[in-house]
Amino acid sequence: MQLHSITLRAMRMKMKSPFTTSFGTEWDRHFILVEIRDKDGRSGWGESVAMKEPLYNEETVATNWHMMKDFLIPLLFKNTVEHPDQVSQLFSHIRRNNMAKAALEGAMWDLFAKQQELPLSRALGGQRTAIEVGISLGIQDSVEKLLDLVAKYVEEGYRRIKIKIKPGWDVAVVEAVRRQFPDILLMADANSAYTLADSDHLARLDQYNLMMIEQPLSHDDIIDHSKLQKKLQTPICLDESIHSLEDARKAVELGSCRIINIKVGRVGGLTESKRIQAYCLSQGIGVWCGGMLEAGVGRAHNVAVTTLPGFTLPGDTAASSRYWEQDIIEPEVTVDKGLIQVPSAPGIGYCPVRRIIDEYTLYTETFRP
Ligand code: OSB
Ligand code: MG
Repeated sequence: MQLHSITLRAMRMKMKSPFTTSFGTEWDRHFILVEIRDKDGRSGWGESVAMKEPLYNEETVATNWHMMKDFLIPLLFKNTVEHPDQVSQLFSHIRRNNMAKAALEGAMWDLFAKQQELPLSRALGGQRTAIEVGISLGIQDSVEKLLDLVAKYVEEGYRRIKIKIKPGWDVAVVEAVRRQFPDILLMADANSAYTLADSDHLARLDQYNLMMIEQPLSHDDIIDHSKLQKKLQTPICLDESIHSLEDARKAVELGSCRIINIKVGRVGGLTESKRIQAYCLSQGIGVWCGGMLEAGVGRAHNVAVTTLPGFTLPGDTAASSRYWEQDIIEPEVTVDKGLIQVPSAPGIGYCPVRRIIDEYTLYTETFRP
């Protein structure tokens, strides 16, 4: 793949409504958009999901910019890549910084698929023509407000409802949602808000028939999660703790989870995501695609990866309109009866719109070999 240039854009997009988790509230989404051009004028697009502040993980928009500019982009220019599967190998001696790596790797995958005139889903080996999706609902000011939101999205057809929990907003909230919606697929995500000392409290959630409880304990733990899983009937799903296939293998071997949330950014890219889903499929571990409040480019990558066979559970990739007045792609991602139709155009299959992108761009820099 002959590269002509790489452009980074620092973006800010106002969210329709703030999103609150146990670690904080997002009002605006800050992220980096990556555009890699080849010599024939094609563009591959990637989106870094690192946030402005290091609250979900240690990466930020500024650290990602630094990693890409000073280490990762020079590696892409100095080496020839025949296939995007080689990119993660090329980056492997750089420790972590997975979201920075994934943003560049994702743009290389999009570019490759466009060069091959294949939809990204097919270039990855995915077969599905539609994917099932759920939605993630942040912590609200009141239970009534949450119940209204659940009703709205159940009505819209979302196949699974995830609610965020934290100490003080957990058992009673789950109980209220379950009472009003006895039959929906329901789960809770704690974003690491508890410790093993809360085991008995968390076990009270077993009575509400949750599909899973996501990342109840520390962001870097798999040991205590294996102890907690033994005390819970509800499957544990790991999010923050899993950064690679190796992490997934260790967590599965320890019995720390029965389900894994794959976020392409957190595991360093699409190639590593493919490997994790294949491993989980072989082990009977459920997998779904998580979200990081992505704009259209990241959303498109999530749609493509979810077509792989290991993604057996509905993910968090909601419609563009869930967060954005106006997304940066055309057409926008839409959800009908809880399904997203997988695009068949080459690459990510949605077209980034430069006029709209420019409106949200704070600053930009272009690099050439
Ligand atoms: O833990 O899955 C998470 C958003 C930001 C950071 C972490 C998480 C989330 C979500 C939202 O749950 C998923 C989405 O709608 O993109
Ligand atoms: Mg999560």
